[in-house]
Amino acid sequence: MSKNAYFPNVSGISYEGPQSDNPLAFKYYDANRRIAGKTVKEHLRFAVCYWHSFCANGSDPFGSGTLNHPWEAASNPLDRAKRRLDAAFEFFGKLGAPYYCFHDRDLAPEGETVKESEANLRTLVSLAKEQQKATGVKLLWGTANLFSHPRYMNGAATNPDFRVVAHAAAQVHAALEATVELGGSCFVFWGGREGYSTLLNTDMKRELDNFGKFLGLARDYGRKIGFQGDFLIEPKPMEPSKHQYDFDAATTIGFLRHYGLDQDFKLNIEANHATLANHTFAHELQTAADAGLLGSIDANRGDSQNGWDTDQFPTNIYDAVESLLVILGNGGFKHGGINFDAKVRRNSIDLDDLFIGHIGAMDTFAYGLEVAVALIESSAIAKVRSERYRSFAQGAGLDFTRGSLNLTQLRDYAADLPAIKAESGKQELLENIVNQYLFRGGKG
Ligand code: XUL
Ligand code: CO
Repeated sequence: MSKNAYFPNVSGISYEGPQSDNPLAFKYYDANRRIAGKTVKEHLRFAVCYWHSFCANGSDPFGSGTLNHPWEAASNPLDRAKRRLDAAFEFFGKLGAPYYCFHDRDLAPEGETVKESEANLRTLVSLAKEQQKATGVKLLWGTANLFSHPRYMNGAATNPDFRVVAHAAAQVHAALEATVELGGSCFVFWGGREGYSTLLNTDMKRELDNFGKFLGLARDYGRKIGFQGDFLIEPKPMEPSKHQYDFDAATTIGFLRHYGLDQDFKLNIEANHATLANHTFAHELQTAADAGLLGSIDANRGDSQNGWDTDQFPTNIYDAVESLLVILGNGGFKHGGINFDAKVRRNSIDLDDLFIGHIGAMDTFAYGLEVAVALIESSAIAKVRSERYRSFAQGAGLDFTRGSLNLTQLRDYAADLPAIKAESGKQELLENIVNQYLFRGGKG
């Protein structure tokens, strides 16, 4: 298949700078620019997601597909999968995306039997491996789709029927092999059906125990076949299940620790899942980071006026800065990166809309990176924050921090204190500092 078959009108996206009016050029993402010891590309580790970009057709609960992608024009599912792969790698190359992410069923169609599905996946994996070699594009993470097929309507690893649990295991087994074969950095579990609708039919404790056991078996098999990256859980509070077991970062961290999985598993935090849980993206990232479990992110955004997962491309500069402050404060990505779990709107039907969506998102994070680095290097925020906690850095406060004061000693300390003079939290000042760096484009 020609390298120019599906996007003939786009030759390649390059950096043209903020003054460019070319919609098919980066205004801020300058991949090889060095900042804070690394290139922008190395900091951000952008990944294109296969499902929204090459499998989704724009259908919604009220209407059928609108997108009519040229790579879908084949009646045999395996041929279609091969055309998708060609389209995907043509797109990755032209966009200059260093990574991609997939579910097993995005890459290859499900067969009639487990063995047929495994064979389909192996066929596509060997083609993807050739494409990776030819283009230099790498796999950020693989995952198994354990939510679309009707067999998973009552859950996958948490299904009340053991036969379905075993089927899910077979899928994870094959998806792990595919991820290892393609040199994937991470392996994700998003538990779309791992939850319940009513307690009246649900033994929650058994389901959670089974989930913990299942993930432990996946870890053991992954390590056995040489997977050295991070296993990741992607929290989401609802949709499609009413109560999802991986509700948010804090819930998932408790689960991982309870089942002894926190040495191998980390979190993949998605922006729109955070907002559905009534948190900010930054809150979820900080919760994961503080637990030593921040692995990767699914970057997108929701719509503030409705309460479902709209998976829009991220364009909000404030969110990008806030999230990068946490990510950089945590030392940046190791195995993870920024996966755009985002799709163009169903009425964005031109093929170049897919490029435009990614360009905007990549520019947003590239700009956010400049601002976040400048804020960190200036210590403008860190100074105000550490000043707020200075009483723990000396004297009795330091003793308390070290755990050497008991409750009575705290009482005695308080009893001798003069009246406490309250201090300002300085929120407006801090918000203005963030804006000030935004106005300057991050350049201190
Ligand atoms: C669903 C979602 C998934 C995961 C991978 O909301 O985010 O696409 O990222 O299964
Ligand atoms: Co996601």
